Amino acid sequence: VQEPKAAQGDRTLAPNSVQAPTFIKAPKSDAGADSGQVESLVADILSRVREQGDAAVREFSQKFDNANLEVFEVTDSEREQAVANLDPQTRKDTEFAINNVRTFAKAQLGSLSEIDVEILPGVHMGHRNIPLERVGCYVPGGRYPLLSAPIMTIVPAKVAGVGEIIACLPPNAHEAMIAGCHLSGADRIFRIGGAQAIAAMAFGTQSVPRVDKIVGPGNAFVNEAKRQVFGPVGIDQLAGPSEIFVLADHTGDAELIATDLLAQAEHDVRTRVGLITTDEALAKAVLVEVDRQLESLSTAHTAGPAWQDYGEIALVADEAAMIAYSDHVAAEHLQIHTENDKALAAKLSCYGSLFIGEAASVVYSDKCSGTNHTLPTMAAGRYTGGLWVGTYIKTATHQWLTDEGIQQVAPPAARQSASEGLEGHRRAAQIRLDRLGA
Ligand code: HSO
Ligand code: ZN
Repeated sequence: VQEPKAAQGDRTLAPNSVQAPTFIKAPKSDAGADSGQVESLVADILSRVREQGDAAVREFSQKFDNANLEVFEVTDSEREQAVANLDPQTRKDTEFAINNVRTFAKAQLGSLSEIDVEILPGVHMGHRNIPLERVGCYVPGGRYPLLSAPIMTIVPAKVAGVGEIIACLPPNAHEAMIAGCHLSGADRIFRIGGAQAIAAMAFGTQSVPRVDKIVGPGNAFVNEAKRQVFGPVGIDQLAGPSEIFVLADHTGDAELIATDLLAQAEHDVRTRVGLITTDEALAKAVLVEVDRQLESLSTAHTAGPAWQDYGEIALVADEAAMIAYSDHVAAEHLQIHTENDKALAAKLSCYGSLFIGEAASVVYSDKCSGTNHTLPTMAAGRYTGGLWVGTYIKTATHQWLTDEGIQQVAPPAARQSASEGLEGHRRAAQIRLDRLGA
């Protein structure tokens, strides 16, 4: 769905000590071509919006989206009209997805606990989970309007207890996307797309309030804008093209695997899809099956090139090699089609979201099953999971001390400060001890 900025990592490496895979079909090694042009164009958009606010947003909306908007905000009656215009089944399906994402987000919220402990006599500390005050959810337009996109960012923000949720979507986005923002619980919705939307939410303009964190995927411009505004404003992550890998043994079903790989390959010509298997016959069968299915797939114009360029089938010697290569790839979506699926799942540590067993398809999570579809790509699964209710919550610490507590921590703090030459620190540590003695 999104264009990458960063180069894709080296996919051919496998950690020492385990055998590297043999490629039955190797992916094209990525040139990682990155145009410095995007970077400077985005920097220009950001500084113009920062200085001129709405006037600059209007100008860029005209230039990039061909939109002539006096007012950016979607009115209440436009929201209601957008919902009324949904066909009844789409409305029901949207509500089904919202309910599932909400139910799971609530369960995850319940797993966050606050603590208050006395770690030494008289030294009390803890943390609280504090929802963010205002967040900005970017909802991409894209080639196909993804009706699930607003749900995935807005619903968990609502569950987290965010004070105000701002949604921005391109002016030419389908009206159903506005309905999706409304039903998900956006407080304010603006028809602004691209880097100008990120700039407006990061800095604030006359009509768009400044937010504390910006989330949601977008094109190369959106991604680069998020990268550049990070610091004064938080971001969720930088999104690359979608990815799916399947881990399979001799029990794997070639037809099912090929179908799931192509489902994500249709997003973008840069989608990365792959099979990692211990079974050579399955590897060859999937190779044949992908080509067979592409013949009748209406989105083969995208899925075909994606498969040609970034599709891979890796044959591994055993389960250890499968795990090592899979953790190395750290795919956004990872499906397990093996005899011992749950046991294998417990041994994996790098992925965005895991789909255990043949019955669980990535497509269910893409749309409506309840886990979030905003996930780490480009091997970011090595260090983070996907967007969740915790994305909107700060876990912030606090402490309080009794006289006994002062006696515990003041002497070492004073000594350390003195040895570092920080006389101001030493005094602040010492004064409390002195007063106790007095
Ligand atoms: N696979 C995409 C999400 C999506 N696909 C929504 C279809 N609809 C990124 O995880
Ligand atoms: Zn998808």
